[in-house]
Parts: sequence; C-alpha cells; structure tokens
Amino acid sequence: MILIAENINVMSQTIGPALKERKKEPIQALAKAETEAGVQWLDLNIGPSKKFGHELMPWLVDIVQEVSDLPLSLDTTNVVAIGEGLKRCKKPALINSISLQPDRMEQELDLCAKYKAGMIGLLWGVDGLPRDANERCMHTVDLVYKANEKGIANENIWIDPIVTPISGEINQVIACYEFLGMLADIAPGCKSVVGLSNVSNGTPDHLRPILNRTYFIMLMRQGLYAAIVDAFDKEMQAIAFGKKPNVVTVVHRAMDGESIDLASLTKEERDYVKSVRVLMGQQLFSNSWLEA
Ligand code: THG
Repeated sequence: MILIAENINVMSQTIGPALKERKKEPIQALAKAETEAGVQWLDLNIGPSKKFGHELMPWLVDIVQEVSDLPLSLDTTNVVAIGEGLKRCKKPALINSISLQPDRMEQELDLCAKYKAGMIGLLWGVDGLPRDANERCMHTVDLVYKANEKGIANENIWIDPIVTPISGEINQVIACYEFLGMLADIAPGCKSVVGLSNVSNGTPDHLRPILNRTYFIMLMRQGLYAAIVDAFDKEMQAIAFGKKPNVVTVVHRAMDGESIDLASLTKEERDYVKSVRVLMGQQLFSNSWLEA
C-alpha cells in the first residue's frame, strides 16, 4: 500500500495562511513530520490558486524538498502552476489530477509526458460526477486512451474513482467501491488511488477516523493501490501495513454478510462492523450509527 500524505493543503488553518504569506517554517515542520510518520509521498494541495499558483507551487516544491526526500504529488487545477512545479521536482512527480475537462486535459497530458511524471486520472467527466460504476469505467477507458496517445504508459496512470461523503448519496460510496473491483479488467496495469478522507467529510471530527479506516479496508480488498490520507493516523498505517489482522478479518466477514454476534467482539471490532453496514448501505447513515 502506498500512502500519500494529505496534510499540506490550503484548507488547513495553519498551512492556508502560511502559503499566502510565504512563511516556510510551519510548512517545512509539517513536511518533516509527515515524512517521519512513514508515508511514501507528499501531496501539495494549493487549491485552484488561479492568480498566484504559478509562483506558489514552485516555491512550495523548493521548500518541501529542503526538508524531505519524498516524491511529490502536485495538487491544483492551475495548469501553469503544475508546469512550474514539475520544473523544480527532483524526483518524478505525480500530477494531481487530470480529469476529462477537454480545455485542460490536453496541456496536462503534455506536461505529464514531457516531465515523465505520473498522473492521477480523476474520473470527473464533462457532466460532473459519474452516476455509477459503469460511467466510471467509460471515463477510465476514455482517459487511458488519450493518455496512451500521448505516450503515457498505464503504469504511470493512477485512476481516482472519486470518493464522496457518506453524508451524501450512499450509492456513490458504493459505486466507488464497486468500480475498484472492475479496474484491473478495463485498464490493465493502471494503478488506483483515492482521497480517503472525503468519505467522512462533514461528519463530526471524532467519528471521521473509524469511517476512513473502515472504508480503507473495504477498498484495499478491492485492490486499492494508493490512498491520500492523514499522515498522522497511526491506526490507518497499521492497517495499511498488515498490523491489524483481527480488524481486517472482521471487516471482511461483515462485508460478506456473515451474521456476526456483536457481543463476541471487542468494542473496536464492533465499531468496524457497524461502520461496514453503514458504508455498504445496509444501514442508514446518521451521526449516531455507532451507538445503534
Ligand atoms: N482525490 C485526489 N486528490 C485530492 C482528493 C481526492 N486532493 C484533495 C483531497 N481530495 C484529499 N486531501 C484532503 C486534505 C484534507 C482533508 C481531506 C482531504 C481534510 N482535512 C481536515 C478538514 O478539512 O477538516 C483537516 C484540515 C486541516 O489539516 O486542518 O478533511 O479525492 N486525487
């Protein structure tokens, strides 16, 4: 499992202002901490950054590389910012992300080929979020075909089916899960990646980790290759690297529809089983699902 740290992002209350004021200390401290936490990549998310992205991204790449040797995922919709950032990357980077927007796609694919970067192919279509797993497949075929035409090999394409919040349409949460099980057949050799924390967006802070971790185990079972995650979730790392076999096993049993005697489980295992039921749409989501 490949973990990409999400923490350097413009939405963060410390990092947002630091990016704006070009204050490198808090950003470098976080980059160092993420690196020491044991992740494999750092995501640098500057948001759309339409006006200043072209100077902000190369600045950010430079200061992060002063304190970390990890490869970087450049996260912005500003194409010029991506190009300027790629110029500075010492290691092959990831473009996060390229979707099926015809206006930007062409230039982004050219940048990817030019810098021999990887690309996250985000399955966001011209009509927005795909309706189901099949539409995700259609977008994948389309995107991979266009990338291949530019000379980008499948091993450099990381498909992101788009994780959506559990507080929204449950069928989308299911479709993303379903799609991952289909990817190897429709795009052999492509990798997969998700923004895991999206699933718990909008839920109370103390409930986010259990949702993230449960969905993570579900997606891992579908062959997930990489995830953009909170670098400081120790439990998630334990799961990613095979150190929580009891939890993984009980999640699989719940996924298989086995009727499990909750009283026979530890509190931790029980919370995972309850979360599977909510994430698979067997039980209606509300903020009190763990108490049921
Ligand atoms: N796919 C791809 N890239 C992505 C996403 C994706 N990049 C952005 C996002 N989704 C993944 N990154 C984050 C970063 C932070 C949070 C969620 C996803 C987050 N942060 C907390 C919050 O907003 O409450 C804490 C903010 C803080 O650091 O203070 O939830 O899906 N390809």
